[in-house]
Amino acid sequence: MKSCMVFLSLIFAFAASLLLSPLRADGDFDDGQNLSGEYLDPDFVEILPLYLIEEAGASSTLKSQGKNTYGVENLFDMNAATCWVEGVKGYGKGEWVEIGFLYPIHLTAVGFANGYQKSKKVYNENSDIHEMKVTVWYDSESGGGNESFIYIFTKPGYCQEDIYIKYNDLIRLADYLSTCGIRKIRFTILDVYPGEKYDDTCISEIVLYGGLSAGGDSAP
Ligand SMILES: [Ca+2]
Repeated sequence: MKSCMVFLSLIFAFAASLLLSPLRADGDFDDGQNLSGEYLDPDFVEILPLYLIEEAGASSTLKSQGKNTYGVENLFDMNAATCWVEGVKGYGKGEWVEIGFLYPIHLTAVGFANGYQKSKKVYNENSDIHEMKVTVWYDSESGGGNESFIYIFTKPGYCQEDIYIKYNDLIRLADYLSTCGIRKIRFTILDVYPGEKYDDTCISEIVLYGGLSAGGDSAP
């Protein structure tokens, strides 16, 4: 794994608003993956500011139903009651969401609120991801190209017991690939935990941790 520096000062400039967020990294995690503990390098526990996202997209999206919409914007609204839903027939195996960054990013971890976390009933009725392919693309300054790995969600379930979002999974990227100089990341559904009522597969939130990679000439 390559190591790299992060311009933490730039991140801190935007951290003030995030400090008030229920998505702070010092929340407790059911599976013991506490970001303030030894699981992550304490230098890299900041949530990536949303302004560093250039674009987010999906291979398909379920059509709106009444007031409910299911676009990728629901992945970043810090609201577990809203979600992205794939829009193809069946469970959406092979469908994906991806996030592109304005600059090369040092991405340390990804928190997932897998499934439709609006309520326990809604969660149980809908499908969530069991097996997922994660692919990252690197900036040319970091050698370009891409890397992938397969991630298995082992603890599905309703995770919002109160107003605070609790992830049902946290992926520490350094366990799988180089985390520096990332320009895009894609999450592809390979297999699902089927819902009791619907074959729609859902993700309620994706929270990225990290900051700008040093060394890229396009970084401000
Ligand atoms: Ca949401």
